Amino acid sequence: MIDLYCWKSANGRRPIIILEETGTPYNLIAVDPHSGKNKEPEYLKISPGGKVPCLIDPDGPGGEPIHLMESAAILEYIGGKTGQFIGETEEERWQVKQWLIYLATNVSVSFSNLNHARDLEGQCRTLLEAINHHLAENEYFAGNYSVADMMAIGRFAAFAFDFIDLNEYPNLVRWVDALTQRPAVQKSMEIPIG
Ligand SMILES: N[C@@H](CCC(=O)N[C@@H](CS)C(=O)NCC(=O)O)C(=O)O
Repeated sequence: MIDLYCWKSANGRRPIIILEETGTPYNLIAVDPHSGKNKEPEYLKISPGGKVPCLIDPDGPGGEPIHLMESAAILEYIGGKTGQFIGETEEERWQVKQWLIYLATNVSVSFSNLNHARDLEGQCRTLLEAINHHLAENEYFAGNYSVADMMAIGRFAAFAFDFIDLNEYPNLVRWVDALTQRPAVQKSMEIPIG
């Protein structure tokens, strides 16, 4: 069974969504990223960056064990392993990958840094405009509900910047409301960790 090392943060909880959506069994192992345990040699063998989340799948490619860090890679891996939430056609798969990378890099990094540097507000608002514009014409980020949506929902469902009112971005709010109806998303946000 897959061992998922995670924590109670948007990054740390993200893989729970795809594991739940695909009905993939997993053991949940809490690792406090502030405890120093994530910098110990045994942990660094699983997650060389010393971060949560990461996982070990004893039944990886070719039936061999695989270690994976980075939530975007984990979402794609479980999506690929189960053949779900990564797009049906080649075109759709590229759309999913495009949005997964955009949300994992530009959006995830900018909003994480906004916790520490208010001068990133303009950059974050530009991203919010782009997302809001895209979601005006699209129900989800890339065709049907996919790993791209799973990448971003934790960030926007728990939006906690009092100087940005998410209601200024109504299409994004509509998307948040739809995704937070999903039991797998709810479980990822509510399951006790640590
Ligand atoms: N890009 C990574 C970010 C993971 C991340 O920053 N995790 C934090 C906890 S939310 C962490 O482990 N921090 C400890 C550290 O950086 O030493 C992902 O999406 O998996």
